[in-house]
Amino acid sequence: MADYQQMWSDLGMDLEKHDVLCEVLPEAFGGVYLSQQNRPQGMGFYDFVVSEIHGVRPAELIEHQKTGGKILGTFCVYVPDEVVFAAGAIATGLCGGSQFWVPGGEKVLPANTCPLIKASVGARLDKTCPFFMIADMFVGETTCDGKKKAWEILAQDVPIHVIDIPQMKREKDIAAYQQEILDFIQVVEEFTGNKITPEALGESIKLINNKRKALQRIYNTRKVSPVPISGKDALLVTQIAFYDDPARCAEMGNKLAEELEERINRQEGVFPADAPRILITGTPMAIPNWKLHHIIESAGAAVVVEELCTGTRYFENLVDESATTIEGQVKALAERYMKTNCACFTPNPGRVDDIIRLAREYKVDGIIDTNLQFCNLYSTESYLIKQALDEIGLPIMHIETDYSENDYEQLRTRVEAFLEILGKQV
Ligand code: BJ8
Repeated sequence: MADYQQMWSDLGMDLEKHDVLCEVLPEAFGGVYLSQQNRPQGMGFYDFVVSEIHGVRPAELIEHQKTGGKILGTFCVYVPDEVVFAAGAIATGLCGGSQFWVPGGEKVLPANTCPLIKASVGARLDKTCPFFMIADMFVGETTCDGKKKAWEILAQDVPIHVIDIPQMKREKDIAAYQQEILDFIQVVEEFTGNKITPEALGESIKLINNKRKALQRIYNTRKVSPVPISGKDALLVTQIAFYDDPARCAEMGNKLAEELEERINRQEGVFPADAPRILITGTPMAIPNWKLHHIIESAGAAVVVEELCTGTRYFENLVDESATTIEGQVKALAERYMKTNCACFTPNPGRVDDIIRLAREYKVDGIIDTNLQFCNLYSTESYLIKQALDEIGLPIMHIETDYSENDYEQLRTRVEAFLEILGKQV
């Protein structure tokens, strides 16, 4: 990795603590990723991004700031990136996915808080992630109680705008979310000093749609057996999409998809054609959370699709590009984003429908419903998911986990037992 010490120091990071993370990440990545056989060549780009994870993209963001541009950090797929890019700013995902940051979060949050929130707060307060230090403003939302309160703590340290996400999906809720987007436009305009014109918003809608289309194209190749890309690699691509430049993300994604399509023509896969096919649903897996995928795929099964925010929820629906006024574009944005089925909504039958549809499209043998500890929304919704899947006879296993490695062996045993139940050769 190039030498970024000066850049990290200028950002006010805790270099000593950060060095610890820099030491462990390459080893973790090597063990989980580089040990895989027959990876697509296109993964080389994503491997490079990880090898420079706290260097190359942060340096680009700082360059943008030098020319007067702003960086906005986000934590949820309900935050419309289109608005940020339309104002000449850059949106970057900030969710923390490492146990490394959890103790920092526990200094100010109750221990029985979801690890995603603890890691996100810890990364900022411990000053051990450049992305958290670079962002000029954080954009929070009201999706869950833990996050809502965490914003108040983070607001003592960094400017935050909180988007009020409705809890239901009635007409009046969609209208309320539309108003939230209009308010967000105003906030972003004031913060950046740039007016958001219909032309600029139209362009950024296309930009983000193109990124979604590239990810859709990659995921489509996973419907085929033998599957041309591992679940671990597909997850990495999606995780990186949250903070890479969207145009480059689309370009590299399309390149990878092309290679995967060629693999399909040659019937070349990374798992045997009869390997069990697994759908993962539940709470998001922020980078570098690869634990469950690694356990499943090390046991010989293929993860072929993720009904997660770091999966299909991130890119499944496109924004209608035909509107030419801000009002029309905001309506199109609201309609698209409100199609996302997060457990923060009540009721949320769309998620059950999505899981069943995806299970059929991707021809899965079993479903693993994973829940980050202390996420009440998803753990409670698990009951309804299981009920619906039991009714149609789709095998499902629920797990509750965190970012630590403490339960690794226990999870491995449970996953192996589940795969055995599926009655497939592993
Ligand atoms: S749209 S899943 S990204 S809120 S932080 S809810 S795990 S207790 S992240 Fe999410 Fe948006 Fe929904 Fe997706 Fe639970 Fe943890 Fe809360 Fe979480």
